[in-house]
Parts: sequence; structure tokens; C-alpha cells
Amino acid sequence: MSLRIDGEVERPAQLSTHDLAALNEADQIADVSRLDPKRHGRAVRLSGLLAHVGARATAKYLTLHATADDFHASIPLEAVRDRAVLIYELDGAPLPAKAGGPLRFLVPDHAACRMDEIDDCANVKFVDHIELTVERGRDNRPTDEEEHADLHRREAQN
Ligand SMILES: Nc1nc2c(c(=O)[nH]1)N[C@H]1C(S)=C(S)[C@@H](COP(=O)(O)O)O[C@H]1N2
Ligand SMILES: [Mo]
Repeated sequence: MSLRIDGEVERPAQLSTHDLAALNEADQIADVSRLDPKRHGRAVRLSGLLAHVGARATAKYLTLHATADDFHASIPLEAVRDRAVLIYELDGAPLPAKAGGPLRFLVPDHAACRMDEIDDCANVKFVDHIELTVERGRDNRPTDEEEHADLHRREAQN
């Protein structure tokens, strides 16, 4: 399992968990529960990832793709670039699927679902592709309460 990062970047990359762990120590977060008590594991800051691939100034949107369940979210980059993280490990092992692993995007201090553009729904689980774009990209997050409730019902069945 690896993460592809492309779009408005100087150096598109395909990163393994090992590569993420090898990114700058200053961008590593040993225990993400210090940022969000509900989440656990080892994470790397989005800003560290962006520096690694050389995000261009033209990049305005961050689009998170989860091929596993065909879930996609596209959010304004500026709002999350300095606080979002990617969780990639729990207790020395890959982040388990029930926690959204192997890779999970997290914006600490997000709004509740459906209250804002950057909400719990934007905390994309099973992320395998991050795309930086000029315009908003693919986004199939629920658009009303009924869709949102359906999504959670489907999740509970898996
Ligand atoms: N890939 C993927 N990510 C997702 C979702 C999903 O259905 N698929 N649901 C979102 C929603 S609506 C919520 S509230 C949170 C739930 O995360 P949790 O199950 O870890 O609490 O994940 C978000 N990320
Ligand atoms: Mo949700």
C-alpha cells in the first residue's frame, strides 16, 4: 500500500509507509492523540509532505482519494495546509482498516459533519492518492443529512 501525490507539484511521488516515516523528523508526530484525543497513531504533517513533493503556488485545492470505497473529498488547501496530518502507523504496525488505515487523513479541530467544508467527512480513510489542483477536484461527500446517514449505515455494515 502506498500513497501517490501528484497534480500541481514539482516532484510527483509514490510513497510507502516507510518513506513517510523517513520524512523530516520535525514533521513527524509520535502520538496524534495529542492533537485529537479520539485518534491514535503516528502521523506526518501535510506540510512536510507538501515540502517533499514541492507543492506549487498554483495549488489551491487538496483532493483526497480513497479507491478502496470510492470516497473522495476536495478541500481548500489554505485551510488545512498547516494543521492536517496523515496517520500511517499504530503501535509499530500499519494503521488498521477499522481506524481508516493503512493511511488516514486528519484535520484536528474539524467541524462536525455537514457543518462546514472541513468537517469530519473530510477526514478521509484509506487514502491512496492525494492530488493538488487549481480548481476543486472530485468530491462525493454526502450533501445532505440523509446521504450522510446512509454513508454511516454502510460503514457500520462493513
Ligand atoms: N474513505 C472514507 N473515508 C471517510 C468516510 C467514508 O465513508 N469513506 N466517512 C467519513 C465520515 S462521514 C466520517 S464521520 C468519518 C468517520 O470516521 P471514523 O469511522 O473513524 O469515526 O470518516 C470520514 N472518512
Ligand atoms: Mo460522518
